[in-house]
Amino acid sequence: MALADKDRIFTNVYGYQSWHLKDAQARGAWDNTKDILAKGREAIIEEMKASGLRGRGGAGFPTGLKWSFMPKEPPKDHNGNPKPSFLVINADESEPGSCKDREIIRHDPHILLEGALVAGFAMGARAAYIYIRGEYIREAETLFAARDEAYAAGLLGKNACSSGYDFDVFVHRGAGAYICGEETAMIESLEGKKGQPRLKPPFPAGAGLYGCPTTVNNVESIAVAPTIMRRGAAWFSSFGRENNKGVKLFQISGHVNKPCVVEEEMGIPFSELIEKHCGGIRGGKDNLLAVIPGGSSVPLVPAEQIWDAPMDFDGLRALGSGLGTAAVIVMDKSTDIVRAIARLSHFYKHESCGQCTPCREGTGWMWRVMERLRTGDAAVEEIDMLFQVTKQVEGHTICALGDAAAWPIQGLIRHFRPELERRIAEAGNVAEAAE
Ligand code: L3W
Ligand code: SF4
Repeated sequence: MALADKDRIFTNVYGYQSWHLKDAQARGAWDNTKDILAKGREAIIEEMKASGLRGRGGAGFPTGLKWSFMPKEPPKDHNGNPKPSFLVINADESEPGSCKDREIIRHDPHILLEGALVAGFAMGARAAYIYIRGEYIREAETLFAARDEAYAAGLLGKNACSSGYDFDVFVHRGAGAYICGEETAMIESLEGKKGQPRLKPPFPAGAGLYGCPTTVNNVESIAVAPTIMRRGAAWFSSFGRENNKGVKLFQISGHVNKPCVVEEEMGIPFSELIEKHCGGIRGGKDNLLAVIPGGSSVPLVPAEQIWDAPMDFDGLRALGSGLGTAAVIVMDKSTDIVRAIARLSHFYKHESCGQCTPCREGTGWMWRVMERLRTGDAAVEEIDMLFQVTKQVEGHTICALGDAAAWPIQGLIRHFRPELERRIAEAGNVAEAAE
């Protein structure tokens, strides 16, 4: 059964209504926010923990737990003065296939701003920085304008929502680097430096923006917080299943009849998501080849395995893939699957920041082999060699981009090896390789 309208958090995701403050308030945004804050920091964090919300930016880390890592008392700087704490909201949505945060910002920016206040208050943050990808030009304009409305109405700034709490929101525009979506690269970029990931630990809660306690959360994770606080953790956790709770924005692109962004219950079967919301697979169910279910950084799943799969963290992990940002890329049988994965390899090679050797060298190497496999201009032994290289990159780099480059190739080799071998055989390189 599809999610009922009454249980939707994102009630203006298609922009049928205006994003402006008055209309957002009519939809329920900024409704008694002061009362939420009056519950106190601990109570908000406990409610968020109880809701079971896991981060919506790809990694699925429990949101309430992450907030609880922020210090109760501010640490002191070297002069003995208390350091401020910060919330950073990751709106650098650059994962191929991912396009949900854009819809939130375009059509419902006030629920994000209200979420920033609620989350920032709960973690003791002085301000939130919303880091929005540079290509989201109109979205950034909407966000700036919505922020101005909230300030003018006394919802943000000094004594935000008459709560006695001072809280600022800054909007910072990125400049087009995918790697700035990695939380520590984002922090570096906000500090005015080149966006390169830092080694973790220390995690941002210990030493983040300007060396101060910081939490980085995805747009969707923050935007759902006020509704969870208003409707209660029990309501949110009544959706989905153990360890995979709540509702979620799914973004379905590729070879479906009606690509869309839709809010659904976690764990909805893939078939239901496609049939109910996307008008089915182009050419019918039997025309499905494979699906990348969580944005380009997770391995593909072949048609026969994905159809009945529950779309949540555990359901997709059981298939050797992941939910990621729930950016579901559907590929029918017209897809040149080797070319598709080679294209992703080029993307990761291009976006590698280059500071660690396995990623800098490995992404280029993997892409070049993928290109030769695409044309069949390779030896069959190179398939295993490529797999081994992905294993040398995976887990041996500073940030997850190395893994993200490795996993799609691993998925291809695991599930489409005969196709790779067929191309090599057809290109006539078998004899050469054997010599
Ligand atoms: C304190 C600990 N904090 C973990 C925090 C950590 C971070 C969060 C998750 O990558 C993935 C990546 C992409 N004490 C902690 C701790 N934390 N242990 O929890 O951390 P982590 O390292 O598991 O993940 P990550 O580095 O944040 C995110 C994948 O998501 N992805 C999507 C990317 C999406 C976009 C976009 O456009 N929105 O870029 C898709 O699969 O590959 O694996 O906050 O600090 N002990
Ligand atoms: Fe940079 Fe790649 Fe290393 Fe990440 S894994 S820090 S993107 S070189």
